[in-house]
Amino acid sequence: MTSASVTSRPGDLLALALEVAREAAELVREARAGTVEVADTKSSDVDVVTETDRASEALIRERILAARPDDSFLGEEGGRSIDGSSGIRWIVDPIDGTVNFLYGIPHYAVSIAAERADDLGGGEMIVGVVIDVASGTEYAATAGGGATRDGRPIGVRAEAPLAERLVLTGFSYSAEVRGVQAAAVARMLPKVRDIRRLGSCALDLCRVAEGGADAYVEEGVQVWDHAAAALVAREAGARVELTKGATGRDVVIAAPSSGFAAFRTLAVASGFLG
Ligand code: 2AM
Ligand code: CA
Repeated sequence: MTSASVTSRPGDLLALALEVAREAAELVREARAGTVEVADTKSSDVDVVTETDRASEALIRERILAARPDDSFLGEEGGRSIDGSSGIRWIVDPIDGTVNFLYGIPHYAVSIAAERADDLGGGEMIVGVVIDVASGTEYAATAGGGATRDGRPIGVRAEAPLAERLVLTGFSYSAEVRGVQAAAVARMLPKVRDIRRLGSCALDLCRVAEGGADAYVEEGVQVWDHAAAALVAREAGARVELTKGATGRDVVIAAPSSGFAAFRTLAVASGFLG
């Protein structure tokens, strides 16, 4: 049972997510001012984790579960899910863009989403907060409540011809997958304005949300990378699809709703999708 004083209103969850994300972003910002070293590797030698990833996640988990002890929690560095009984699950990336963080490239984020369980065993994302740590920019959304940047509403770009679209993408930590992705990029590049590889799935989706890019496609991303930012993008007028990529891993495709179908067709023809 959830304690009587704990509600699951999206506005309350958003306020908590923002407060905790700000605290984590501050921790990450301060850590970057010192020395940053690799603490461990995960799926491959270039899939790294730093002590700051772990410290940021520990802070977020502690704060959220202290406020809402009956909730569930899934974090990138946590290894396993903590199962609660309230029907609310937090999905957290303590640093999205860890390689940028390691190298001091100022493009990484803290991402916190809240999902509400439905009767069918699935869930609906109801709150998303992404903070760009270096700039301090705050992206937020609630389901049906719109998306904001620093508290002001944001929206996607108008549909452009494919040849004039700026596309964001990213590459896997697996060398084998990167080969497939490189071939897909080579096929797409002559058909669009240009391609950018910025290094953070969450910030790429927020960029589509605020009209700072026309589309995003990337295979190999995980639920904590896109949970919060996909809600921000959807609430800003994007369509975001999660499907299987060319090597069988999850792929995210996002674009303003009006031009989504044309971009998806190009992504398939280029070899991004399975
Ligand atoms: P991370 O920084 O938290 O690891 C980079 O292309 C983007 O993809 C980042 O958002 C990165 O998240 C994410 N990503 C997650 N898993 C990945 C994987 N196995 N290979 C490559 N990128 C991954
Ligand atoms: Ca991540």
